[in-house]
Amino acid sequence: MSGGLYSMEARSFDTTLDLKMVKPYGDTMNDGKTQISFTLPVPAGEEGVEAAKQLLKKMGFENPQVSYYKELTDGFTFFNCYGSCTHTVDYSTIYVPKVESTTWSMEDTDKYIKENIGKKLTILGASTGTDAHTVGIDAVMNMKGYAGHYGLERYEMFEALNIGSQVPNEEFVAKAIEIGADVLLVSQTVTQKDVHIKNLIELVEILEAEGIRDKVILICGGARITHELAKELGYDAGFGTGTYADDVASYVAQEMEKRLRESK
Ligand code: B12
Repeated sequence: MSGGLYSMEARSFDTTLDLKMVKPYGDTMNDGKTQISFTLPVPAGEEGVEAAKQLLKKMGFENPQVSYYKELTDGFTFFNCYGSCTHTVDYSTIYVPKVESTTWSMEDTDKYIKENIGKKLTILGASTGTDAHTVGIDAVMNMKGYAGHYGLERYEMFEALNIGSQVPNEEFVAKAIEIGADVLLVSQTVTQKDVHIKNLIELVEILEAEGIRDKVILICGGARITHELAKELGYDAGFGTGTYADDVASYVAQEMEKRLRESK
């Protein structure tokens, strides 16, 4: 009995899904059900709840509900809300530029570098500018690795050096020149007031002034970094949330091989 009901639901599920008009899903396809939370600079109370609901309507949510609210501090209230989204997006036309490389295991990447590049690659990494977040760059570079993926320091064919956080761009470039880095890894986590953009652009400018921009593979990463943004700012590649060392290592190996091949 319940199997029959389920298959009826499954059929209507299939027929009402239109990838040209995708919206959030709660328990019935296209119901638009969405959970959203935010803080308003108003005291907790009925007026605050009404303000949150009015705002949700303006955002395009029908039947707004405030399921939870709590004053965080005097005059600031956190709201947890539900509503039905009235907007849709055309998923079928979406194009997201991505790093064009195939992710290999550490062993395969090491083997590929040995056979196709024939020397160890020197990698320099840091969180630059005012950025004190070290966990992301550590996850990619650290010997012990992250979530079961060994970091770049573990690779036989990489000499990887992570010089920490809050490294000024000038110091980073000076170190890159000193050790003859082939690859530069820059981590940027804080994006408030676009500080990452300014800092990332400044690094490119210094590399250009030193005449070494074209001699290195320049990569940036961080939770709000996309490949598209990285390219716009003059980087070769950008990696965001969910990146493992394997992704970066494979890209570096394939990009370096491509450059060597094209320079012949
Ligand atoms: C831990 C943390 C801190 C710690 C950092 C300690 C340390 N040693 O790193 C401390 C307490 C110091 C801190 C301070 C601050 N923080 Co903080 N912090 C965080 C927190 C909770 C986790 C970040 C983290 O470690 N993520 C885990 C790693 C593994 O993920 P990841 O960084 O995204 O890295 C992955 C990818 O992005 C990528 N990646 C990252 N870097 C690179 C580099 C390369 C080359 C590549 C290829 C890939 C790559 O690979 C990684 C692995 O998959 C986040 C909130 C959150 N939950 O994310 C806030 C957060 C990042 N911090 C934030 C803020 C605002 C700050 C402060 C400004 C707060 C303040 N007012 O003082 C200061 C800034 C200090 C400074 N000068 O930089 C904001 C940033 C908002 C923004 N968009 O700018 C966040 C998002 C919190 C929030 N919601 O407001 N923070």
